[in-house]
Amino acid sequence: MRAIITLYLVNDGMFCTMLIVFLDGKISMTQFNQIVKVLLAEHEAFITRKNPPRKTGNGIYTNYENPILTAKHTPIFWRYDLNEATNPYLMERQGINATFNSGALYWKGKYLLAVRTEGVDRKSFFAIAESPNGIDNFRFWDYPMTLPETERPDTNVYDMRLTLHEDGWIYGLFCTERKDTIRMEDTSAAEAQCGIARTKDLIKWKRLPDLITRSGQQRNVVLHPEFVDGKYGLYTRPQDGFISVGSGGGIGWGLTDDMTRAEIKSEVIVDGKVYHTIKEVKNGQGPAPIKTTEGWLHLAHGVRNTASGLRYVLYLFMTELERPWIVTHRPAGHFISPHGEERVGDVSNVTFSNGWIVNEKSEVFIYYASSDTRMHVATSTVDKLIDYCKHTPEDGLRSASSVQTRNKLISANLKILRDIK
Ligand code: M1P
Repeated sequence: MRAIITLYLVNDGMFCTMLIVFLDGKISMTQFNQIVKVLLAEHEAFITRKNPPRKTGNGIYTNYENPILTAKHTPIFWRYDLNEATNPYLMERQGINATFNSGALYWKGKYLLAVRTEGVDRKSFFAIAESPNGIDNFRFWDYPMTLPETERPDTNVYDMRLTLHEDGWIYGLFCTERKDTIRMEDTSAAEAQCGIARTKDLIKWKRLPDLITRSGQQRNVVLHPEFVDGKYGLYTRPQDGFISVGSGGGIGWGLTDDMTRAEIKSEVIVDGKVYHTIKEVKNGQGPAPIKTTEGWLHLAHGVRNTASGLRYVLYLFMTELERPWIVTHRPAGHFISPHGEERVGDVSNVTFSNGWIVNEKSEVFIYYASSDTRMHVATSTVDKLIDYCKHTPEDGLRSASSVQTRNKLISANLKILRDIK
C-alpha cells in the first residue's frame, strides 16, 4: 500500500513543501530523517514566535496574544523515539498532555518557570523552561527536574512554588499526592501534603521531609522569602479532604525553626473563605509575596461553586511588612479570570497562578495557567499593582453596598464629564 503525506514547513516566512511517500506504511531511511528535520524545524519556529501584546487592556495589566507554554512547546525528543530502527512509523511514544501551574524565578537575568508538566499518563513532573524576556521564546531545559523521593514515594507531584530565601537556598514547595491508604477501596481517595526540596542551581535538588502540620491535608503551601522573628514563615492551606477543604481552609500562616524538619505547630488564618465572594468555597496563596515599600503584595486564587462546576479566579491583597499575616488592603473581586479560549481545558473555567517575577525595572510578570492546560503571562508594574490594591474598593458583601460604592464612582465621573464639556 502506498500513501502520500504532505508536510508544510514554515521557514523565515516562506512555505516549503515536502512530499513524503510511505511505502507499505513505513518510511524510508532518508525520508525518516527528513521528517525528523521537519518536526524539529516546525517546533523551533513555534517556540520562537513573537508574542505581541493585546491591544485592549484594563490599565492594570497587559495580556498577550499567545499562551507562553503548551504541551506542544515540550521538546520533540521528549515525545518521539527518533530512532528509525525502534520507531519505524515515527510515532509519538510518550505524549505530553499539559503544561501548567508553574513556579517562577528571575535567575541570572533569565525568566525561569518550574513547569507542572503532565504526561498523557496523568503523572506530573517539574521541568524548567527559560525565556530571555519573560513573554516569549520559552525553551525547556533538556531534562526535566530529577526530584528525589522520601521514604514514602509520591504518586504525583505538582504546583511548585519557588522561593529564593534569604538563607541562600532556592526552595521548591509542592503538593505531593499519595493514595489514601485508609480508604483503599476508593481508587480516587488521595492525600495531599506539602513536599519540600531545595537547591542552589536548579539542577541538583535535595529532598527534605514533608511539612508537618496539625491539618489532615495540605496544599498550596508557600515559603515566605524572609525570616520572621528568626524563623521560616509559611503560607498554608489547611484542609480536611483532598478536594474539599471542609471545616479547614483559608490562607493560613505559621512559623517553623528549621526547613530540614519543617513543622508548624499553630496556624493563623490570614485570608479566609467568605460567603458569596470569589473565594466562597476555597482559596490558596499563589506564589511567594512581593516585597514593596508599602507592604507585601500577594497573589492568590479563589474558588466558588457554580452549576457548571468550580470556578477558579485570581485576586490580590496586601499585608504589613513586619507582620505578613496582617492584611492591609483587600480589593474586591477577581484580578484575573479565565477568558475566551482560557475557559476550556482539562479542568475548565480555571485560572491558577503559583509564579510571578519582578525584574530590576519593577516590572511584574504574572504567570498563570488556564484550565489546567497551558501557561500565559500578564505584565504590570509594582506601582500599578499597589495602586490597584489601595484604590479598589473592598467587597461590601451585599448588593446594596456594591451599588452604593459604584454610585460614588458614577457621580464623581459624571461631574468630571460635565466639566470636560
Ligand atoms: O483544578 C484546579 C486546581 O485544583 C487544585 O487547587 P486547589 O487545591 O486550590 O483546589 C490543584 O489541584 C491545582 O493544581 C489545580 O489547578
